[in-house]
Amino acid sequence: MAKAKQAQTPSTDANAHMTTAEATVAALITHGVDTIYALPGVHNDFFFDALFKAADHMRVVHTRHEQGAAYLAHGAALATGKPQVYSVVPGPGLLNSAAALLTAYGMNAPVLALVGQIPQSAIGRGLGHLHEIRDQAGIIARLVDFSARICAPTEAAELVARAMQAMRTARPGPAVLECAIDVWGRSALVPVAAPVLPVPREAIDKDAIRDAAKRLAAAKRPLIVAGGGAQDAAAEVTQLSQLLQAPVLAYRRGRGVLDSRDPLSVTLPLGRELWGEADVVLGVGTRLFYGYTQWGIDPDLAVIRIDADADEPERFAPPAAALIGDAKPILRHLIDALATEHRRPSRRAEMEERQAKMRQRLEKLAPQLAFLEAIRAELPEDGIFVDEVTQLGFAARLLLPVYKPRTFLSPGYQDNLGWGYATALGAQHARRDVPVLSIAGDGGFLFTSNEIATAVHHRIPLSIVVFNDGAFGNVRRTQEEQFGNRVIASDLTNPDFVRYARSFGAEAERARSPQELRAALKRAFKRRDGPTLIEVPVPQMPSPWEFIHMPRVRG
Ligand SMILES: Cc1ncc(C[n+]2csc(CCOP(=O)(O)OP(=O)(O)O)c2C)c(N)n1
Ligand SMILES: [Mg+2]
Repeated sequence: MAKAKQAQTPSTDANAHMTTAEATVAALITHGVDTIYALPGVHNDFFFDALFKAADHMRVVHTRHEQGAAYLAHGAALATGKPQVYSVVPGPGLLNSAAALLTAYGMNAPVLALVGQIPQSAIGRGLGHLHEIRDQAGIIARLVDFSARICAPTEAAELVARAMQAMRTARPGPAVLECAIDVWGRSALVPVAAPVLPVPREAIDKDAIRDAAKRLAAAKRPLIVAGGGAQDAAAEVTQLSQLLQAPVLAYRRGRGVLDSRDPLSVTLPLGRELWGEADVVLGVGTRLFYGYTQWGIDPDLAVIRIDADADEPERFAPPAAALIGDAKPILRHLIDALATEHRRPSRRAEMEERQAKMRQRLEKLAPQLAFLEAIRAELPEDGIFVDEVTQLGFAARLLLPVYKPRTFLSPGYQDNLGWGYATALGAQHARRDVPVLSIAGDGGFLFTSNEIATAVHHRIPLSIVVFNDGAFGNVRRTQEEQFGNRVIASDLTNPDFVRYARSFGAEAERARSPQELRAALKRAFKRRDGPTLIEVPVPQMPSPWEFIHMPRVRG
């Protein structure tokens, strides 16, 4: 547990009497936080009172369930790249938010949770206080890399600063600060100016850059793989791809780093073919999970890793070279080392032909494709698409053209059903300037559809398309195809989604074809003062899995 130094300064203009809650809110404001996604309760009453007093600088977006609060913060972090904050009560409040915290961890999203606690002196004694949970700090420490308890007003600003620093250091990710019910309201003389700690940056290893540049320059069939860690390095990845005429593979987290209109931009199935041919792979901010676990590796393939997390490159197998730090400056140095002498013949014709061939194979997913085309036709270039664990989502990862970074939000390796609506709501709240489109199946949507109430209350203009097949369709199709049609626990009884949404005060309509969906989306994106739901009844859709889980190509 981190301890801040006690303030020993006498009362001057630079100091003021503040409660722990007031000092925490002031520190958050110093760090540029202007919104707290939250669900209140007695443990955090002093904190909410401090938020009330800071209303000129801080908005509170209260949700209808703690998972909603956490997913909204997560979506806002993904859409902006900036730290976002949520607050919940201890015990059940924390656990209700835990799936979102887990997802933020898996996606390296800078989400700070402020979690209440039982009275300080009772922690660990098992007396049965309201919302008590055994070893809350221990549970939290398993979920995130940085956590601490604020135990006095004088600790608040420093712990906020340390949490903010930790969330942006090396591999970014979530952090948690706890505070006990009787500590939030305690006051003391504290410095008015809250500290902001610098984010330490890895020194760039020039020798390693030169070595990597040499390998890339000599590569005959280089392939770049972009992950979530490449989202802030789109210009550099694009330039390097041009220089090397190297295709850029992205699947979930790296979509939009290289514009899909570039014929060098590929998704999984063509990426796998290229992985099989490559002599050098450059992984940028990616775990290279599919390459290492499914497609195979052999001594003819040299892997170069760029990663903010120094432990990451070695996890599957030692790479030929590892460059540790932020992708953007590292790629800039690589480009500088390559640029002067490097020219390659264009691969445009070859890639266009291969893209067209792969596209023909992907026509197997024609029903999904038709809906994705309707979506792409209406969603502006900088509009944000929020993926779900549903048939349209799986197809979107392979087939939806994405033009810009941070415009395709996909849940990463957790692939947790139900994340979508609330995450999209946070993205739309943080980016009111662009339309955000959430998609979901009938199964996933009802996980957080209660947050339509939040969208209406806070006038968040999110659009959602619910593809309703009356089933946990993905599970059901597996049972039919691989388990002798023994269908169990995958059929669903649904509300009338249109009437359901309208009952909250949202706009809603039904679209029965891709053409009707397009027209409905046009109407939805024009509406900027509240949410819209579009229900699309669909039959069972063709399986995408042959394009996702594919056999080994080398090794
Ligand atoms: C948190 C979580 N629980 C369960 C699953 C397993 N799962 C994956 S897809 C799916 C069914 C999805 O149903 P729906 O949202 O209706 O989409 P559909 O496949 O019908 O398009 C389930 C239960 C999961 N991925 N995540
Ligand atoms: Mg379904």
